[in-house]
Amino acid sequence: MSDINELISGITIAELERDPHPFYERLRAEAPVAFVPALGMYIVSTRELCLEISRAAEGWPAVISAAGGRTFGPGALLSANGDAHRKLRGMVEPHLQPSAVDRYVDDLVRPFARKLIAGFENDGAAEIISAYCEPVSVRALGDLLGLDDVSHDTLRDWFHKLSVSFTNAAVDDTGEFANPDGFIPGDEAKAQIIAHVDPKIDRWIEHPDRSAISHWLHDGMPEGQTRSREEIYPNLYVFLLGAMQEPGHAMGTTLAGLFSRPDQLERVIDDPTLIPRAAAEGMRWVAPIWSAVVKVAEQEVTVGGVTIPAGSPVMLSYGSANRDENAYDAPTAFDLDRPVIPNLTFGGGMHACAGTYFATSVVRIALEELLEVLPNIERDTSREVSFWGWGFRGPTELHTTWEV
Ligand code: 261
Repeated sequence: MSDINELISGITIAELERDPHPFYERLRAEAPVAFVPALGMYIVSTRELCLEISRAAEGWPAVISAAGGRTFGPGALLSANGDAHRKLRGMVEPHLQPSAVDRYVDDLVRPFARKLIAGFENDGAAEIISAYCEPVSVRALGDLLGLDDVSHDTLRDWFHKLSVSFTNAAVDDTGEFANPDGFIPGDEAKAQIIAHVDPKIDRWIEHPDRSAISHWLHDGMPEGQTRSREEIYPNLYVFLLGAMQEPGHAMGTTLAGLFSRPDQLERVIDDPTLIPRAAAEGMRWVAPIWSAVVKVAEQEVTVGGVTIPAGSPVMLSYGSANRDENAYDAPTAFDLDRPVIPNLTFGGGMHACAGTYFATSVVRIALEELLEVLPNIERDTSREVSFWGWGFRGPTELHTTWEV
């Protein structure tokens, strides 16, 4: 077996994107807090330490990775703390509260899901990620935000470009970005987003409507004032990346997990009330936001036996925490029946995901609709399931077949 320090100093982001699991398995066992040169950051890989740091009341303010900051610009709620963070949470939370979500989510998701399924159900086969998971995911949030005039292909293109930029994390030995051109896609997406949304904001300022962006502009503002675009855009990018992409990842991952356990798939099809359990396990198995959350050590601090200098960014590897052998039996297996142990799919502490209930509902409804119409769906075993991603992870292609 290779020496852990050699492994750490030689690892590349590209390798992690293909499959982060073997590397993180070694980290959890041998170096749960490790400085990774390719990243210019410490990685924390165990569940216990990720929980401890994400929940810490003080000492570990949120920051954004250098590549994330380069992609979103300053002002995203991911890196806000204290009052500024509370205000931004207050801006996004009204549409995401369970009581609000339950009022709108069926109408938001079911008709579009049914329309897509009707379009391919007689084909007997589909690459289900691009035919279904991604369009359902982006259409739901797009309509909620007020971007119902943006096609799902465009929304998909935006999240993809923002995603590759956000995770363009590699640095050279001087700490500079190793692939500066990797930010070009994100810059292109942002230019398109601004060109499209700016005129809509002009309209929403004069004519508020029920869309989330309209509310972001107006809610809690003094009479006659609206939130500035400088506050809106970085947070809109957060949504146009994570909230657009991850429900689709979660759907695809859950299906891939069920295909790995045909007996469990059959039980879920016979009893759709098991869908939330399947999705929760799918999201544990491969956390959609696998490694994208960063905190900073406010003071010099010793964690997991490693002393971290004040000001060091520390990446919390939630996808690794979810496969921690000390918490889960056979963590690499998808298992509908495993005991529920709180996992880090939706993070923890003050920055725990604000969209947990929304995302979970979208995923549940999408799977309910799909499995109801196609109870005989199975994986096309002549094709590989290709998972990809380190910052964000899910199947890129999942070929399925069914009898018509
Ligand atoms: C909606 C959550 O979005 C994100 C979370 C973590 C990193 C980047 C994101 O866009």
